[in-house]
Amino acid sequence: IDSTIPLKSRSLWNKNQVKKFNNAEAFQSRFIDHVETTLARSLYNCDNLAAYEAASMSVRDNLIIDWNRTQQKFTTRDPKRVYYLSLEFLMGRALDNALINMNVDDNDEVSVNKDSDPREKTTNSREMISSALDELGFKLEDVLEQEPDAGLGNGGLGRLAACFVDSMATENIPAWGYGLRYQYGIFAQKIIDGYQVETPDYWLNFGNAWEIERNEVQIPITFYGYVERNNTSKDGEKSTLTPSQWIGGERVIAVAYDFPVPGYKTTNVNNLRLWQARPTTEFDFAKFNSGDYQNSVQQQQRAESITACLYPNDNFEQGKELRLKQQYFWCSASLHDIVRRFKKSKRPWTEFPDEVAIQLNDTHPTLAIVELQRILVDLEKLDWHEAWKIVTATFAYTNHTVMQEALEKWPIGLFGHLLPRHLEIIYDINWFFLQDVAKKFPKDVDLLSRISIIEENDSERQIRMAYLAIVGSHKVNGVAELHSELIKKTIFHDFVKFYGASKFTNVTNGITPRRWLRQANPKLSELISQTLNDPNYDYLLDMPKLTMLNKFIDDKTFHTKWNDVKIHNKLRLADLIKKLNDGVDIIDREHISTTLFDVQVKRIHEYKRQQLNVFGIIYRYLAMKTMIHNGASIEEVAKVFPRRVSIFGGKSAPGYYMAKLIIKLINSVGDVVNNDVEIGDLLKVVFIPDYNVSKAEIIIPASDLSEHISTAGTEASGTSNMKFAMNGGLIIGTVDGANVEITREIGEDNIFLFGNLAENVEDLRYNHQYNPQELPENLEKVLAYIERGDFTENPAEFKPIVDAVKQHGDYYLISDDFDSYIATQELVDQVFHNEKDEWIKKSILSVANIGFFSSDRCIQEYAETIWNVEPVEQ
Ligand code: Z15
Repeated sequence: IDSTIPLKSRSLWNKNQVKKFNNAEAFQSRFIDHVETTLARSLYNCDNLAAYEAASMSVRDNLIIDWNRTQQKFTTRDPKRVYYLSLEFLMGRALDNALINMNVDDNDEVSVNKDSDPREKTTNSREMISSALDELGFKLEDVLEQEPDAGLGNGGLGRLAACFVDSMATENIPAWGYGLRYQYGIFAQKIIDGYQVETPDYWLNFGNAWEIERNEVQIPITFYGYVERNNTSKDGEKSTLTPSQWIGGERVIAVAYDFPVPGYKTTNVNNLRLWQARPTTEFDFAKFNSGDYQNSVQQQQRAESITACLYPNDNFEQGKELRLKQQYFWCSASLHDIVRRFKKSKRPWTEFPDEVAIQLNDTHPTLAIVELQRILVDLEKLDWHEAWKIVTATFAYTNHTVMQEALEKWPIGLFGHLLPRHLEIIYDINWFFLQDVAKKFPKDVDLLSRISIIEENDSERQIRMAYLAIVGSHKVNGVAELHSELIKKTIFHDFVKFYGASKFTNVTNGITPRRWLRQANPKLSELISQTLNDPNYDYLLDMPKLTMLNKFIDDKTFHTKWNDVKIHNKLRLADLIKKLNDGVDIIDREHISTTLFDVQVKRIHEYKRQQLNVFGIIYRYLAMKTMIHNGASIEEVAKVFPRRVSIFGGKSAPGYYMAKLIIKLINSVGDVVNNDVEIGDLLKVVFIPDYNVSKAEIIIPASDLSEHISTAGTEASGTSNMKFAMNGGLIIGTVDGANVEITREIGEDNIFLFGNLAENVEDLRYNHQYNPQELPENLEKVLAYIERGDFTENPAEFKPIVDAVKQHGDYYLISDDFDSYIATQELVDQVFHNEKDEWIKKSILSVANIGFFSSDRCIQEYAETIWNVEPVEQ
């Protein structure tokens, strides 16, 4: 934008500068403004939805003022910036979070008085807005309920990105997120007759108050076409030759949509920039001259399909062309945006990595590496090697999985058709890389094919995106200690050999305590605030402070308060479950405090082993029935198998047959167990449909126990384990992912670990293949019962789940971990029902020692050890 206001006009601008509302009255006036003008409504037709929209736009106005100041400050001070590239941002709702993070203070001196530290001030905007809305005739809770989730992600990876932008803003790091503005987020899950049915999530149906459409930021993106060759020879001299030219085919426009990201107790507001595809307004003579006007317009319209839909797979790559198109569209738009901003500084290219750090969230944005190399070599005419030095100093790559089916590989045919010039560049990157490898290990002939970015052993050659990401980055990190060690020993072993171990590092994941404690659990966060004598909730910025709760570990009145909060949250969840069950209660409210809430909510995946949980439930049910048939009274049964509700939630990828069958099994077991009068209310099984961020905020604080029971070595980190522990829930889990570090922090007496270790998994699997399997007796009984078909009209229905264990090698080691799981569940019952004080102590100790898992700590580690950036002081 090159318009500058003449000096003589500027005082007029300054005099009329927009001000933030800073008290209830000013908010109310802003609110009514929006109702009457922006929404063109009045007090006669303002419903909760309109109130939500007006409240959001009013709060957004405040955020934008701080956003503008923040961005202007970044422009003048020109610090090194971080760009977090993620194909998913699972943000959830924005309004409540904005109220918690928003800075209002009665003098609003923050902008003028640089000496005033916003962190010292009371920010109670949530309460202020609540009473302001009350006076206007609305209840804040009902207004907040109107907001649809921004579900632009699948699960852990997308929610991690959302926690990271919150922490980067809070830590005053000059950082932007870059992603896609999908018009359809993750599908809404309906459960019909026990089966998952997917329905589209058109989350923009009522507009979106939280975004600013930037029609002035439009970037043309090219696909297909061909490369105009130069006669380069692959002899290392190529770098001195003139670069190739990509003559593109299809063109679309990327339009920017900006989402303000407010930090907590700071006026810093960062930006999340999401791109949307639009048709070009360029006149395409070839298309329109054919005389078929209607058809040509329709063809243009198809541009929009690029950003229409989020791919609903978690930990699985399908290899579809449209997905690759999304990736390039997003990487190219983001890179051009970043480069344009850098160019304004007029610095030499060699300083690019001093100004820019780009973090790749998984391999999805790996094309950004290739695109920057293309920009530097083809467009800016830099020498290949000079360019490559800049590129590798700029990028860093986070790996989130070791599972083969989740690792991205693109067939070169498909890739070269869509991005012919990028394929050449990848070949060249690989060429120079393999030369270096050969130089270092001249005798190891196998190494070259093993380490090559191009996989040759399949019928079609494939690009290994993880390898490309490693070669193009200066740091590679895993997301929990165990996982980071594992990738060095397994999938990236050869790269450690070549680069040395220092390129590979660990940054253990974290979660934002603003959303996952303050927002999700107002009662617990208030109790902590009172107990720590911290009325302004400063501990949310310094979570290790929670260790001060240790002082109250034996305080009986504190125990009571702690337990009361949990009961309150369990009742809140019981309400939600009732609402989702057409108003019929499943949970016995009378006994809620003596009913153990056992929760497993996460994507449905065989490696996460929801089936192990269900088998455990069936075992329990059968054992209860046996007791009853042997003449035991319900009281006697209750002594062995006390009250428990097993709560599940989670989506399956639409094409994942086994995961969908597991959902059906859970629901079928629920139908039988919940309606069996013989066992009374001692056991219930609930599947909560459409698990998402806003449901998580209700479910997580209500759990007594949560299940993180993946096969050892398969869950890279897990982040809900941290959320449950932060809300005083205990964990039953395997020695996997971040469970290991959670155990170290909170103490091994305060977590229920079971099962085999990652180091034994390979041998166990090998044994399954070559020794016909002896299943543990209890598991045998469970599987036989499932096969009998009591859970379904169709006895063969669940056979694939049984066969996976009995016939197909039990890849996820259900049989190896089953007895240990059952025994540990018995221990859980014992402590919860007979040693409640001990249970509460464990719960308090979990919260007291969970500080390490704040995403603020995590972001500080990235900033110091990978990005080399510093906070910009306010
Ligand atoms: C995803 O959600 C995760 C990894 C992936 O490779 C993909 Cl494609 C999606 C998850 C991990 O499964 C989980 O263990 C981890 O906590 C999370 O990423 C964030 O790192």
